Amino acid sequence: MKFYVLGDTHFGTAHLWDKEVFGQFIDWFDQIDFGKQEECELIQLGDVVNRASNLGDTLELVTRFFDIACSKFKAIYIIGGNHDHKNLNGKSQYATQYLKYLGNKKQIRTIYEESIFDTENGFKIIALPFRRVEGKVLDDYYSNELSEEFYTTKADLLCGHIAIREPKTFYGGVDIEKFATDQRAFGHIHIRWGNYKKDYTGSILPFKIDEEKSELNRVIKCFTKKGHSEIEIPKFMQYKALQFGEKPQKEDLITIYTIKNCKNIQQAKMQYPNLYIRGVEKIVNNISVKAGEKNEIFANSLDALDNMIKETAFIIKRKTLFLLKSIL
Ligand SMILES: [Mn+2]
Repeated sequence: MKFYVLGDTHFGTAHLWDKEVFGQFIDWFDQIDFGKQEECELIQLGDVVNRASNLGDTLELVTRFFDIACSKFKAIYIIGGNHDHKNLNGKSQYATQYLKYLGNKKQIRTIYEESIFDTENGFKIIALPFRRVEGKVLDDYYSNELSEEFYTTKADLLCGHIAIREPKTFYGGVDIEKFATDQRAFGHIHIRWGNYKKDYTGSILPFKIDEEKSELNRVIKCFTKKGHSEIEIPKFMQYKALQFGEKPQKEDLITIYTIKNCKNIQQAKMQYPNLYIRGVEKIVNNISVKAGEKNEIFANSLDALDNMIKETAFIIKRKTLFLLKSIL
């Protein structure tokens, strides 16, 4: 008996390359021999789809992937992620159509609240999904306020859709040292970095340029009662820069380009109709300005700093943070 753990999939079709990249991932997943179906289960760590995906094409990917998964695993458990969650009419709920749809399948169970459960094959799982807790910070709630059994039960796996609190920083995260369970697998953080890099699976693909460099390779983890092993997820895509006018090299991987020294995305697409282009960088008075990507708007400079720290997974000392915050 064994169970597998898969990280953030973020199925979507918003980018031109999405269908091809996700298609390659699903083809790869399809040919893996996980073992006898009766003996294998799967835990997906949340963010099944990318938020705000358009229904039709994305549902096609989701259906194809989970049909394959259902043929390979006796049972599938999906731990809710922040992308699976949305606010509707001012109410926070797990209302994404995809998870409702998947939850209706007999083999699939969706987990939206912290829980301790036994899988069909008898593994004990502690799950910490993303959720909103009225008036509380989720990280603090999970670190300090769960019922005692969450911390004292020695389960076969502690998993969830959370960031792990790094030592020597006070920048959020769940204090996983409080839990007696030492086999762990977490989604939400897309790269395997930091003190607990082994406890993240990583997302299945680098969804942004800054997710390309992961300290450890992206994996599907496999657990038994005795220990665990990892299946490395191959690289299906890469990000590259190209000077406008230059001829692109032949690439083995699906390549997504940033075109440099180019006026706008339309010009880039005219020049390179056959390339996947994520954006351009134009040169204005020797200052490189990014365009063609969604502009992030921050409430204030503190908000911008917080986002930078989150996005770059930058470890910052308390003193430095105080200093920075006092300047901002
Ligand atoms: Mn995610």
